[in-house]
Amino acid sequence: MKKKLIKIIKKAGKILRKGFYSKKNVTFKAKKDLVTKYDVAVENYLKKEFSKHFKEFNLIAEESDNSQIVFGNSIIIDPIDGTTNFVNGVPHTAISVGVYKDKKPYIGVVYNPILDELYFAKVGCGAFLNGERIFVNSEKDLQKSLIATGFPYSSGENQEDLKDVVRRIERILPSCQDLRRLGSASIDLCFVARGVFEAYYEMNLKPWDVAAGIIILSEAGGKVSNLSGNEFNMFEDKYLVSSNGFIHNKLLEKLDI
Ligand code: LIP
Repeated sequence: MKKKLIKIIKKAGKILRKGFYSKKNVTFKAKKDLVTKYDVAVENYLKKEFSKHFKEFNLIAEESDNSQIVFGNSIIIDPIDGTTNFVNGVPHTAISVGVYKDKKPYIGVVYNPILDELYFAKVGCGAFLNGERIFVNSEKDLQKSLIATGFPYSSGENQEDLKDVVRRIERILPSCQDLRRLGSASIDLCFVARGVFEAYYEMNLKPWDVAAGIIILSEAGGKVSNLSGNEFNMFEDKYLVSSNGFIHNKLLEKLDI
């Protein structure tokens, strides 16, 4: 499956790349939630190829109606994670594909075609960036940690979510090296996996934002949980907290408001 999957995703990357350097017509799904014809084109291509080659899986995808699809043997697709970056020409944007067998993580692929960075992990076999093994870093001091986060689209109209983000930043920012908001959850998770960030947390993420990245991070030695420190459920949990493992508990303490 690995070879075929990567071949298809790399081909889809050409569509994303072409769009990145072209003029884009933007449609708004919500006040802050964008979509372009390239999101749809990448998704349609991936769905066509996956359904041809991986018949035993159903497909859950960001721009599709998933209401009739039961999560089980599933491929979870974000055709362009970091759409706002894509639209504005910020090169942190990726195709994210998470493969699950019987609801269990199996393979994760995150591909940034602008930087030509392909992250791959298969459960039990480690995580890789362009074929080279990657690992989380070993920083144990929260104060020396570079932490990524994100701001939910809901912050445009939901005061509670906005306040929640600000209150947690007030606690974390003085206690770490600095904060980053890179704008692509899948790449944020991969940046923890390769040791660039010590941690990454965000609220209101969707399964397609994280389905691949959590597999890659876990295989690189990292930890992913919800706010209580329990196993993260991508369909149910409001918050995702991820880290190199070493600073996880300290981060959870700070995030507890
Ligand atoms: C986005 C994320 C981003 C996050 C947004 C959104 P999209 O995905 O990757 O980091 O802050 O809430 O989920 O919409 O570009 O695929």
